[in-house]
Amino acid sequence: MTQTHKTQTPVLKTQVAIIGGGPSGMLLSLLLSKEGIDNVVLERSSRDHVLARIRAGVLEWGSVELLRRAGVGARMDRDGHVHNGTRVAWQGEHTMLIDSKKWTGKSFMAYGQSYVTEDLYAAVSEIETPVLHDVSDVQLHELTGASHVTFVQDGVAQRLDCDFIAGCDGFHGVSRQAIPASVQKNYEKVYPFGWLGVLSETPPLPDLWYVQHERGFALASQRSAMLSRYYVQCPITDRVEDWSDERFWNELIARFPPEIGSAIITGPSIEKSIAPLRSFVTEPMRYGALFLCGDAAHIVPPTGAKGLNLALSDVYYLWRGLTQHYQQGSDTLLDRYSEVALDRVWKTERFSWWMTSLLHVFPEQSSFDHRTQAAELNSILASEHAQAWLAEQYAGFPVEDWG
Ligand code: RFL
Ligand code: PHB
Repeated sequence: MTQTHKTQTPVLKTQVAIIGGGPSGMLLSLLLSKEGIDNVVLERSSRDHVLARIRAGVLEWGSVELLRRAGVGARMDRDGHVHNGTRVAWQGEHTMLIDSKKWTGKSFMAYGQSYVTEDLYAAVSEIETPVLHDVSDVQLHELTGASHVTFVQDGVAQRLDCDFIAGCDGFHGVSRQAIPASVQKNYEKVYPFGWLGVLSETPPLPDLWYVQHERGFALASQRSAMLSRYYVQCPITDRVEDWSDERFWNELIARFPPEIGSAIITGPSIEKSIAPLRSFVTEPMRYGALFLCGDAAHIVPPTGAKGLNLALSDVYYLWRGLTQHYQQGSDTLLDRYSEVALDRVWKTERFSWWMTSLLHVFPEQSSFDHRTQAAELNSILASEHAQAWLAEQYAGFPVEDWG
């Protein structure tokens, strides 16, 4: 990054301006810096705030490989928990293993998004790439001309001139809004329920469990040997205060088959939050110099654990495109970015929507709908072809040349 003062406004210059310092923005920054491509990250929140967010917990094997390749695999490989499959239970009695190792040769890793973000922040500060926190009023300008970003930090208006802008600022960010409405098409589905998530310092179940039950969906996940993450489907109108720890544990256990529910070790919650569920895609993912990555371009409901993994595969495609541009002077990968990323996005959107529809109780659902949900799960259990297809999708759609 270079700095000049042409007018009253300080003017910074870089090759790639990255809006948002979540996992997408920080991984892109790290990968570009390692190729010698100059970049600056502009983040709305403080570093502490970003690192305190509790979100995803499951990494596809491709994501594991990409993080290793970026040089941030050491703690993940030491503390993450490798799983060869995940379990599904339904109607309080049936169970099935989605055996991703058997059907795809791939495992997945339970390793919290907050740890991934911490690892990325540590690596980016080590190589001294600038990450500007607490910036406000970020605006994108002249996306098809002399692209630049303006923002305010510590009360000072600044301008960042750049070749490219990576919009990694999540669903509520500003980057997507900078694409003219005449060019943009949005697709959205909002689900009529939420997930109440609880973190507790208790030993988790050995496996991940996705649970369909007439009382609603439940999920058992994990962060470490002494940190469990659980979720129950709840009305979107509920507030966290409506859910005492006792009510949460009783509801969670009631949704599992009794022999599995009775193995859940309960304890005080250390975090509790309610997340809405949404499917969303914007097209195209590129406009002029702007490339959208991760939640800025698409949202999946968390059933299937795909949001962070999709964000990382977008970053991979964009990193390769930008590297080709700067090192080989060719834009063939950048020109295909939106098309290639959206192909994987839509397949993953379909899978996440399907897992959500199969495992949740919907308000308008009839007893017929409930029985056909169970029949669909029974059909998968009875068919090796169906199990292999499910395992392929849970393990993650292929990304050209990664992991
Ligand atoms: P993020 O993480 O939202 O980061 C965006 C960053 O941009 C900043 N920002 C701005 N900065 C500057 N100017 C502005 N105007 C800005 N506006 C916003 C924000 O402060 C933030 O730091 O997006 P990113 O990097 O694309 O990462 C996406 C993932 O966070 C997300 O997809 C996952 O968390 C989704 N997700 C899961 N994904 C998985 O792959 N596996 C899982 O197991 C999984 N579980 C989950 C999840 C998401 C959940 N919630 C809460 C939505 C479980 C839950 C409950
Ligand atoms: C999590 O561990 O937070 C988690 C795991 C699997 C999911 C969603 C969230 O599908």
